[in-house]
Formats: sequence, structure tokens, C-alpha cells
Amino acid sequence: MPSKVTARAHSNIALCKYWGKLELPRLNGEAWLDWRLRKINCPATSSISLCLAALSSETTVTLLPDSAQQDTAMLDGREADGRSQSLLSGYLSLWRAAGLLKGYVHVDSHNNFPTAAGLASSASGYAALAAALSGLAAEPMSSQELSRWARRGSGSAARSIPGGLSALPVGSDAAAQLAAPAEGLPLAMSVCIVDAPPKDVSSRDGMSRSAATSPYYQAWLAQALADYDSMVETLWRSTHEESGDADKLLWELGTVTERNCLAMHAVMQTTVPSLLYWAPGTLAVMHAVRHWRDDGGPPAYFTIDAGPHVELLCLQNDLAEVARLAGELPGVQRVITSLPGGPAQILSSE
Ligand code: 2P0
Repeated sequence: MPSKVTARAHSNIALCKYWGKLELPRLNGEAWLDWRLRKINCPATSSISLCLAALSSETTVTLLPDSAQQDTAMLDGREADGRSQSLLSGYLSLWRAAGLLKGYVHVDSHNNFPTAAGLASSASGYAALAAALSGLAAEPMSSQELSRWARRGSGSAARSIPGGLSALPVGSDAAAQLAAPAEGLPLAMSVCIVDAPPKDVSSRDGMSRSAATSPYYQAWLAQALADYDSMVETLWRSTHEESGDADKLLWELGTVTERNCLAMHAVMQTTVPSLLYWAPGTLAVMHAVRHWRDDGGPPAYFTIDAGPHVELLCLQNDLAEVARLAGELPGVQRVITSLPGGPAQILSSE
């Protein structure tokens, strides 16, 4: 059995967003652990995301000697702070309780992009960690099971397991499925890093506040479901009936992507206290892409997560031009371009 495993996973950006968690009824009795695992971190909205080849986390997990008293962790070359350490230990305890991990471990994780800059580092981080932990387990794990384990760390991480365009349906023990592999997808993204102070509310706290206080939360759940169904249908038609029509695919996915992003931000902004993630540069990019579309510029569609940065979905042929134009906008510090990324992978095992 290996004692040291390294895995890599790419980050992902949702076109149809996850914002809100499912509350499941309490069950009694012996199936407590099974129940707890199924209940943990189940999304209340189905989501679809694009994995980004350019943004990734690489994580090494090493079994510690029997004398070890606790897990240890380094994130980007520094000892993890108290909060990250305690979240991580809680997560590793789930693996131990399920009998999939024996003893304590040292976790060493590196992102190739700024951590906590609102670039979904928890998605790639927990996906890489789950993949590495699966490499320490005695039995190989299916992609679905691995996705469930990633979800228990962070909901969006479930979607970084299959890579490509991946779909995470609502469910009591949700796992992401591959909707379209990275190879052959004509899509790409420009990630516009916008000037803004660091965010002070985690997504986890933010979504719980939205569910409790936004008057539009129930409407958001209904809208998110309709958007998800629409994207699934688009992807089905694109694969089965219209293969090769990249312009139509971008237009159909892009239109719903923007609508879905605005609906989620309407809920965020009407949360009490308000979650207003947009900065002036965010709005500059939103207006600019609409202007490009109306005036014969490269077709691109925006989406925004729980932060100020804007991701632009476009065709691979237009990626360089979209990034060049976005880089000239006021408030945009820099632009990272990415092609679709593949699934989480174990890189080495010893
Ligand atoms: C998403 N976000 O679909 C949405 C859009 C942020 C806005 O998934 O509580 O860090 O760890 O499951 O995965 C961010 O939420 O939250 C997220 P937890 P996570 O990408």
C-alpha cells in the first residue's frame, strides 16, 4: 500500500451556479455515519461548470508515523492557518471514520494561482486532496464516489473530478458527472482579475445567510433548476444532433450563463446583510462584453462567482482577442486565459 500520493485537479467555473445547500431530514439509528456522509454539503441547486486547464492544485498526502497525534498541513509553502487546519482535520476525520484512511497525514498543497482570490481554490484543492487520499485507500474508487468525497470537502470540488463540462445535480448524496469531455470542446475562458479588497464572507456562510434572509431565495431555486435543464438540453443536442455548431453552442450556453449569474447575484445582493461582491471593474467588464456583442466584437458571455472577478466564456478562436480587449478595461489588473481542463489525476504514488 502506498504511503505518499500526489494528485492534481483543475479549478472550475460554474456556468449554472451552486448557491445554497440542501437540508435533509434527520435519520435515527445505526446508519449514522452513512447518513452523515450523505447529508454533508449537498447542493440545493444543480450546477454545470467548465474545468480550467490553466488553474490547478497539486496536493501530496503522506502518512505520518503511528506516534503522530494530529494531521499537519502546508498550503502554498506555509503552515496552514488555524481555520484551514481545523476544516481540513474535520474532513480527514470523515475519511478515517469511513475506514478509508488509517492514522494521521501530512498534506502539502500548491495552487498555481492566487489562493483565496475568488478563483475557486477550494474546488481544485479539495478535488486534488480527495484524489490523493483515494490513492492511499486499499480499494480503487470510481469517479462518482471520488466526486462525492470531494463534495464533502467543498461542493464545487465535486465538479473538478470529472473535468471538462461537468454536471452536479441536486441530490441527497450528489456526485458530478461528465457532461462533455475537455477534448473537442470549442469553448475557452478568460479570467479577468479585478481590483478589489479581499472578501470577508466565505461562500459557505454567504449561502447560508442567503437561504435565511433573501426574499428571492425560493425564486432562485426555481430559476436555477430551469437554467440547469436548459443547459443539459443544449449539451445533449450539441452532442447528438448539432455536433460542430460551435457558435450556436456558445450562444445557447452563454445566454443562460449570464442570466443564471445575474439571478444568483440578485439573491446575494438581497441577502441581509447584503453580499455585494461587484467592484467597479466587475461592472466595466459586464458592460464591455455586451457592447462587443452588439458591435461586432468577439462574442463572449460573463459570469461572476462569490467575488469581484469576471470570467468570460468564449470560443477558443476568439480567446486571444477577448483577453486583449478585457485587459484594456479600467479596473482589470490582469487576465488569465484557459482552455478546458481534464479530470483529477493521481500523478505519483510511492
Ligand atoms: C459555484 N460557488 O457554483 C458557486 C458560485 C460560488 C458562487 O461553489 O460550502 O466553496 O465549500 O460547498 O464550493 C463556492 O462554494 O462552497 C461555489 P462549500 P464552495 O461555483
